[in-house]
Amino acid sequence: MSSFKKALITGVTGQDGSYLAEFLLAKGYEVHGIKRRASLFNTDRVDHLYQDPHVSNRNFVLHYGDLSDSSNLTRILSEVKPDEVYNLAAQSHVAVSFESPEYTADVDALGTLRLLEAIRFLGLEKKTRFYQASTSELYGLVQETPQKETTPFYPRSPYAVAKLYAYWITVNYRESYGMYACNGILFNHESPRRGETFVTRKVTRGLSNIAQGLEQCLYMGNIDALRDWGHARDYVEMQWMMLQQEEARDFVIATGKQISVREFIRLTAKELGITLRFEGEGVEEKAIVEQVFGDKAPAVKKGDVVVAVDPRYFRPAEVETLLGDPTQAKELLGWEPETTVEEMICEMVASDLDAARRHALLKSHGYDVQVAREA
Ligand code: NDP
Ligand code: GDR
Repeated sequence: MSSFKKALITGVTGQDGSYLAEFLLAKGYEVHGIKRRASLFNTDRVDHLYQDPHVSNRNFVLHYGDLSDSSNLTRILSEVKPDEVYNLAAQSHVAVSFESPEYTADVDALGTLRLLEAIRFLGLEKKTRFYQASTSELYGLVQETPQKETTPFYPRSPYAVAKLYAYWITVNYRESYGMYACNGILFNHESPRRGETFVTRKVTRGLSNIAQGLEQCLYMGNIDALRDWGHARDYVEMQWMMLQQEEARDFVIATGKQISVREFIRLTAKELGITLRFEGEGVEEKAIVEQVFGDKAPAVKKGDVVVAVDPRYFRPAEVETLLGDPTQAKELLGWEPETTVEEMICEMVASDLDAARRHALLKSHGYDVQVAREA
């Protein structure tokens, strides 16, 4: 084992966890991550960082664990004694939180408490710095635009309500026990590693599959929703920066720009060489192909309906608009988002189109390829 700083990442197998692990390893950290037991391998996003447990001097170590299990968390913390804990693990899907509200509360709210309490119980509160993955979903029904650190919260889902508890318990442990504990209030951030059921990845993957003839139509929920989308790779650096300050404080991380889901669809189609016309209103709205250029979408022709609205993807309560004001992060952390939404779409499409082309090739050789899944 190295003598550098030690970090423990919960949710290391997720989008952010994988980028953060890469980032910390490049900085010379010894990185420990918590992964859940699953019936299939679930470490795809960190497999490139894997180190054989039979060799010594490993600086990337995975531990089985779960945020619902305090004794497990206490044991891992007592073994690792990390300098920094990044609590990224969560049931992170807003729509799913309406289906599983109690589980979401247990993991996202109480899970945070379990970690903080374990740090305190082990007497690590003066050694271990704590990062909590807070979210722009706290603003929900927005009370002020753009949203900054002082904007009042109004959560609109079981997920956001659970994250509100996690936000305040983090503040409370900082104020009560002098812990270095802080919240990163991160606005939506995406990448080619984004889960397939979040809207951006659903769009880049779905339209790439359509371009290659693997699917016909993409069914979407509320495409009027407005979001401030950044790149996950840029955002994990700020998670680390927040733990390197003299004093712990909470930060908004955002780009300060927003677009609608509809615009995200239009930009993705353009990247695939397809121009779209949106017709109809509400649940009748559809996106129709106007023109195809280049060679990325051989299976698409003028007049095809490639996007339609399906109310099954509407949420019981929606967050219509989010736009962050990252001024504090700019001033105190030197934050400048590096990647524009267009550059991010380009990267996501390149990755999803590559996969779609491989699937289409297999299909054309008679292999049974199933790409469409409930998203
Ligand atoms: P992901 O959904 O990609 O990753 C979530 C991670 O948490 C996965 O590693 C998952 O494991 C793990 N996990 C889920 N439940 C448990 C549990 N009970 N015990 C232990 N681990 C668990 O999320 P992101 O990487 O996108 O987000 C990271 C964090 O940041 C989350 O807390 C999210 O709520 C928050 N956030 C995300 C934003 C975004 O736009 N991405 C914006 C603001 C906040 P497995 O791989 O096994 O499913
Ligand atoms: P969000 O992300 O709820 O903002 O939470 P998501 O990508 O799921 O939705 C963004 C917006 O798009 C609308 N939408 C759809 N969403 C999905 N998933 N599928 C669809 O078909 C669809 N059609 C329209 C949604 O209604 C919503 O308005 C993400 C998560 O990463 C959280 O963990 C994180 O805290 C917040 O971002 C900031």
